[in-house]
Amino acid sequence: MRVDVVTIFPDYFGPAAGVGGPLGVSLIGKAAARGDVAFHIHDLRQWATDVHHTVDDTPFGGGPGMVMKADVWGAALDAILSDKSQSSANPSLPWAATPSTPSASPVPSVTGARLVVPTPSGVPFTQEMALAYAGERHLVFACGRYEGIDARVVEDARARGMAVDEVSIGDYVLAGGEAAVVVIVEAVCRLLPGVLGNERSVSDDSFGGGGGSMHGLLEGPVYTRPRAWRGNEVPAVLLSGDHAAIARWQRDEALRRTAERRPDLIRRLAAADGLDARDRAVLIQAGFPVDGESMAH
Ligand code: 6GU
Repeated sequence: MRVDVVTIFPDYFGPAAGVGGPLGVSLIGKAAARGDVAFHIHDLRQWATDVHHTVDDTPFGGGPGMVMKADVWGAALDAILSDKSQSSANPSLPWAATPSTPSASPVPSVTGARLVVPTPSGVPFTQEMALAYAGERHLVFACGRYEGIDARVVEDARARGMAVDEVSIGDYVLAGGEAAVVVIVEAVCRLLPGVLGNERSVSDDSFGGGGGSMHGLLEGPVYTRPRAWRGNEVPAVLLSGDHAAIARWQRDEALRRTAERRPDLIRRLAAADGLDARDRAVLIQAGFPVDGESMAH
């Protein structure tokens, strides 16, 4: 997978763009070193045309702050999407084999890339989206600062046939999209084939998108040695060797934790018929209302 990031703060992603920054360490760094993902960080100001490298201007209609200019963003995206060197880092991987459909839109061809615009006014980024992104050949992130990017940039990209997502990583406001890009890239990269090295840990994740037994629930508590620590014992069932009992206990704990912290997820699971009789009994015992009427909201 190729990942382009356009930003006015390329240093955010590390000195010399990517080396030693958050995309160079741990799981993402290893994926990049293996060639499963290739990062290209771009300074938006290189597409500004005036001597001051201006990338923003005052908003039409008034209001606070500045808006990032459509012409600068348009030039940046045109250049990146027409870059003939763009390709999957590893042609042997499945997404590289997917032929890109010839585009009917005017040059530059934009087919095959998904534009992701991080913004607090976007749709919530979810594990399902991370899974979908992990199957993409080419992601382009457009980091906005100030009050955002002129809306015609996204309109134009869509009109040219590009897939565009405006996404938010949560209900709070960041100074810019850069931190959100790191969050999204990490969520996506750990789902790339061969990256985690443990298929089960994906499907048992909180929000496990893999359709595992814990799908739609938060993960419960976990323990390791020693069995007793500061007078606290590990729950006995985990030492029992009874795998069915352990699995049931883990689901019960996940249900109780999810009911406490994310009641919205329990209601979603109930609406999708994802709770069996035992699940309901556990939730009722935990004081969570699980019957028809009270589940409505
Ligand atoms: Cl994606 N960008 C910014 N600037 N703020 C955010 C966000 C994104 N998601 C939540 N807050």
